[in-house]
Amino acid sequence: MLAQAVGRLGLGLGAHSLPAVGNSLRRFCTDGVDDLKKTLSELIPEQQERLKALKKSHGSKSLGEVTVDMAIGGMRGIPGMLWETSLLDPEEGIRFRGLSIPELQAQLPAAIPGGQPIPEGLLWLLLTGKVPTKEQAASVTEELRERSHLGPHVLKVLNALPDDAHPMTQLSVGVMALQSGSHFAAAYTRGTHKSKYWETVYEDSMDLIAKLPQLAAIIYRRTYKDGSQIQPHHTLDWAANLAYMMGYEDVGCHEMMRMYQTIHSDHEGGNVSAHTTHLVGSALSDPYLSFAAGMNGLAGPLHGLANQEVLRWLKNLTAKLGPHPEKEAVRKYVEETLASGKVVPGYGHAVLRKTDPRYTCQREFAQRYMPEYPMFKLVSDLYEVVPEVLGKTGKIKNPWPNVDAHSGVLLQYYGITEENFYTVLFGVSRALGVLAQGIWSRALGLPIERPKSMTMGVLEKRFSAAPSSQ
Ligand code: NMX
Ligand code: MLT
Repeated sequence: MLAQAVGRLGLGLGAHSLPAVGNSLRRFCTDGVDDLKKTLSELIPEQQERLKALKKSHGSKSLGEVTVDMAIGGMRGIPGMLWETSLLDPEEGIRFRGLSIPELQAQLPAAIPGGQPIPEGLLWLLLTGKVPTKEQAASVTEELRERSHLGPHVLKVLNALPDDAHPMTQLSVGVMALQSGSHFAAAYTRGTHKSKYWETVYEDSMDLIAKLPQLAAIIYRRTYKDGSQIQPHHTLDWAANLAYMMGYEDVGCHEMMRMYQTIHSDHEGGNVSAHTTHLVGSALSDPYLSFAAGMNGLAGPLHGLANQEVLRWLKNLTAKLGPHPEKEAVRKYVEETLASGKVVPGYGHAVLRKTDPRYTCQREFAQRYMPEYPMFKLVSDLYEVVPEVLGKTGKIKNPWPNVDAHSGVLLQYYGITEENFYTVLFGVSRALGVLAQGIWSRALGLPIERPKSMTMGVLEKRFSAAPSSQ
């Protein structure tokens, strides 16, 4: 049934790659459908003009005040960068090119009727700002399929790591091993004109997005299985193939992976992984270098690694209290976590002030596919207990769950039980957003990022009479 549905979507039908063109870069298209790069190239001049006009008319206007608290508090709330692919509202959550998650689910092409969007459609949307047709989404699937080959050196590099190297370390190293194939780095060395930077950044970004599922699957199988590789299935889309190459053939698992890869892709520009990718890319480091840097940020427990931490925390909870704990016992466990000076993983957010709509989306998926799963019930109980306990501290600005509070439970249900791998799945998805924006950053000619830092002495001198040493 899935293969038929994928067939209906047009995946793998009538697609071909054209011979190399002038700059020796391949073009991809499905008969009668303009490919993504061509569509993008037509949009770029008008967006360049738009930015020029914005600078000319409003460049000198103020975006507000920066307080000392903001400067020393992680630059929280300082509007300081352009990010076109998504925008976060503290109350409502994320919108991708203006579309909320339910709108994405309603409008983007799906692999099965009424099913989850395929991330290829989201990638088209992120890059062009337009909802793709089924054929356009299918052309992205085909383009990614053609770019997906991983050279044997990647596995050799991974095999040189210690056996207990964390999967996120392997991801970062694996991406760095791919960097030798950077079209952008080669073009820069050749002296390419800056107006053409985006073209090779596009090539690198699409190559990297295409190769990530295979890289992730290799990391998974060499770390947790027998190390044998499963080749991609020619009828499956990008996200379903990721699950398939990891060793999961269940249609429900494939749907979960499409949803998972869609909702984790982008969360505007200020989060650690996006900001890092943007910052490093602004030095004209190529997409491999900048994305690997972003992944090293995603590997932090306050950011993407929180999905691993949630599972560890839940497993400790059930080990201590049993699989069906009373709510009062759960409440005590949360209080103990706080009292021991640790964070409750999966709760809180630097920007959001309500339940993360990515949490809600995953909750709805669980209600549909696994309503009786004990771990889902536990996560639901936590939703009723944790915000109240966190709220009582009086200092936590957002006591509500974020994306990481729910994702691990879905993976556990389908048998992906190795929580140390979870952040890799987050990272594969994040590539869609940060690399799409990276292409636009070069197309718009955004400059090297260089905010101003200060010493405590400078601040003291400016705002008080206190003596300062520097
Ligand atoms: N558990 C315990 N303490 C918390 C939590 C939490 N879940 N959330 C915030 N706090 C504390 C925070 O550590 C800070 O304490 P202190 O003043 O002693 O340093 C205080 O509350 C105020 O923090 P906020 O301003 O509310 O939050 P901030 O913007 O600094 O941090 C997070 C945001 C997401 C880092 C924080 O909420 C957190 O550590 N959450 C748990 C980890 C997590 O789930 N991270 C994943 C975020 C999503 N993602 O995927 O990246
Ligand atoms: C993200 O998806 O990047 C996280 O929710 C963190 C953030 O937005 O700051």
